Amino acid sequence: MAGDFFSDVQGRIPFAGSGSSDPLAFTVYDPDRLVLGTPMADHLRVGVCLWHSFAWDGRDMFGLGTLDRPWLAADADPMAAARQRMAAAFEFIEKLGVPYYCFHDRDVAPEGESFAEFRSNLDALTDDALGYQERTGARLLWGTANLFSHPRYQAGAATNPDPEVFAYAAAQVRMMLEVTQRLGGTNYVLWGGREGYDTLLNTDLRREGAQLARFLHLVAEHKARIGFAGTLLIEPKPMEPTKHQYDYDAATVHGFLVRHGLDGEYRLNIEANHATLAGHSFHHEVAYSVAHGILGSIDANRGDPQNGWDTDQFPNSVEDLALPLLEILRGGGLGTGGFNFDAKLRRQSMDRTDLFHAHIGGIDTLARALLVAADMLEAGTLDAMREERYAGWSGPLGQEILEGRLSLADLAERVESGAVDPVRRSGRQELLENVVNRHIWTVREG
Ligand code: XLS
Ligand code: CA
Ligand code: CA
Repeated sequence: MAGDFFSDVQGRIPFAGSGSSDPLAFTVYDPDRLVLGTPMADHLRVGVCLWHSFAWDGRDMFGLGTLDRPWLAADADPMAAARQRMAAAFEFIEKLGVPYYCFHDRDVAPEGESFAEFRSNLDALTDDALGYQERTGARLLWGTANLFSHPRYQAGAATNPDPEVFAYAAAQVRMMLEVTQRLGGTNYVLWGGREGYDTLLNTDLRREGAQLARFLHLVAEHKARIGFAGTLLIEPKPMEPTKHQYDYDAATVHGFLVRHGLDGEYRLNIEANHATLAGHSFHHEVAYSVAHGILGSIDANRGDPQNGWDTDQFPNSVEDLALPLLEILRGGGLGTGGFNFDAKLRRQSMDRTDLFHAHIGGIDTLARALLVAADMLEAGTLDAMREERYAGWSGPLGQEILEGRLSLADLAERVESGAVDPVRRSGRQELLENVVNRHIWTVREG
């Protein structure tokens, strides 16, 4: 297997089974193993993100980079460095043996001195990426434009008070949507980088909402014009970098899309750490999206329960992932989406091999959660108990209400006559929690 950056790993990371103590092997993730009749790899559709894992050297607002990343050497020529970065990324993806990757335009291409130069850099690197895709079999899960790092976007992109910034963002999204199409990407993501506000004192909420809706219409129109076959996704996040982000959570984005006639054009990319920042569980955000038919893809990571920011850690809890996976299975799977590891190492995890440990652990955790979810779905206990809870709505009274055949006065009359006299029933939460735990404790790996 070609490559010079990850010499600790010579070939593809193997599946070694649950008894293995080899840190560079999967113990649960067996890509070909059938789960509910579908290979594990096709359920999870795992992706590696290029920003945290290949374009970041560990720097934070308090200090310099700590990670051993020779492809990020500061003194290199920008295009030569970009090529090294891409070589490192594809070597890693091939050795990890996952099917997908994701990137922002700026993760791969130097911006240069002008938009035209940025475009030509990105075109050249897209050619390179096509070659790597062919050689390694890796595919693009999604592309996206970075509309938040450059100072021009300090006050947002589509929601900027200056229409010239809106135009610049439009040019960037058009370019990156077309690059995503050229690479056969299965989705295109819009995360509202700085679409929000720092203070309401200088912000016109009504205007900014209208601008954002216009922008999203333009993107959907361009998608149709060029015949991009993938799915457009919006990624909700409640705060950071701005004090308040407009795409707060799944329900807020859903409402916005419906209000502006954009539902049907966009689905959601749900990130676990953004869910918890919004005061929800990841389970809630996935369940909301599945319930409304708008789940598109997942950014897999976790937050820190004691820290109130976007720590983007690799997921490591089967408990946290099993119920979201149950919702995904109930909803018929991820479609064009997948599980993209939008997660970063801690600054002290400086060795290149730590990238393997992080991804192997995250993928094994996902795989184990998938087995638990499939076991819950097959046993059917949770579904049956939920169904039974609503049984009255399948009876005559429930049906007449839902079909609009009873007025308020009709209902009052039934209550007054004594024909309707509700009896309370247990919600059985603790019993349900025990059912979930028993699946987690007993599901078998092999
Ligand atoms: C930031 C977001 C971002 C998107 C892509 O918090 O997670 O990385 O996934 O722009
Ligand atoms: Ca994300
Ligand atoms: Ca994040």
